Amino acid sequence: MKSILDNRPKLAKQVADVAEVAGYLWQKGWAERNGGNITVNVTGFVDDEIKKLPAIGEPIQIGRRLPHLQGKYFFCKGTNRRMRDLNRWPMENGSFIRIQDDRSSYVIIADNPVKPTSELASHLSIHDYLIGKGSSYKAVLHTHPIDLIAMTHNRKFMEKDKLTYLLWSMIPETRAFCPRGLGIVPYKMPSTFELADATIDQLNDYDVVMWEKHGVVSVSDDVMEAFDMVDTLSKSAQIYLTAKSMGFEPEGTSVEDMEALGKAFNLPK
Ligand code: 2HA
Ligand code: ZN
Repeated sequence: MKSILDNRPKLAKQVADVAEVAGYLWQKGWAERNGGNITVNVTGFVDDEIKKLPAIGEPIQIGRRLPHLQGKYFFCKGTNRRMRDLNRWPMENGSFIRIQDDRSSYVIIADNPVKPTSELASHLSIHDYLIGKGSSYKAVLHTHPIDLIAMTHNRKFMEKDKLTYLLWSMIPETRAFCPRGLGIVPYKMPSTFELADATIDQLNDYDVVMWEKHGVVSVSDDVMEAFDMVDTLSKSAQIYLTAKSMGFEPEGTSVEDMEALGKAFNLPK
């Protein structure tokens, strides 16, 4: 069967990376049923021929105008699709979308008529914010990591930067590779612009944001880095809960050691 990815190795690599990460999310146990979503800004890999491809179906309204997204292209996991299926058959469970000139609607350009993710409101709002501030970030990942979500069920962890310092102090990697820490968004209805805007607010200070009692959002240059940050934070949460299940409160790296690490790696906080 002919595919949009034929003879386009760079675009195909973007989709292959999404598929690879989708497999990790399933293996991690973070992607029950259709849980989680991935979108990647692939505008830089789209050629003139793709730009001329007819849309599948009519334009679909986003629900708000996103000023920086005109003519931008995204690869998106399909709504109601499973990560484990996206892993094996990415073009049957994901699609490219193009934002229309009105900046408030999109069309699907793809091998199959796959409607994009239920969290498109927040994903596209985040991409709009990233482009608007001139960020190099192209990937937005949302997933449901068991350990990190469990921690958001405890009010004491919801205080600003409480989780950041706790998770940083479990293992140096987390401080080094998740240097901006973990933002917090109090519980909000999934798929809403309210959730999108609260997330963007946190992205001013953090690259990874917890959605209380729901999941995590991570933004980065590419989907692999976005996954790695969540994986690293989850490792710290695992160390914390392993110590707790052994019956003691983990000591955590000292403030001095953490500051020394910050200096050595030239970390932002
Ligand atoms: O796509 O995770 O937040 C399913 C979800 C919604
Ligand atoms: Zn979710």
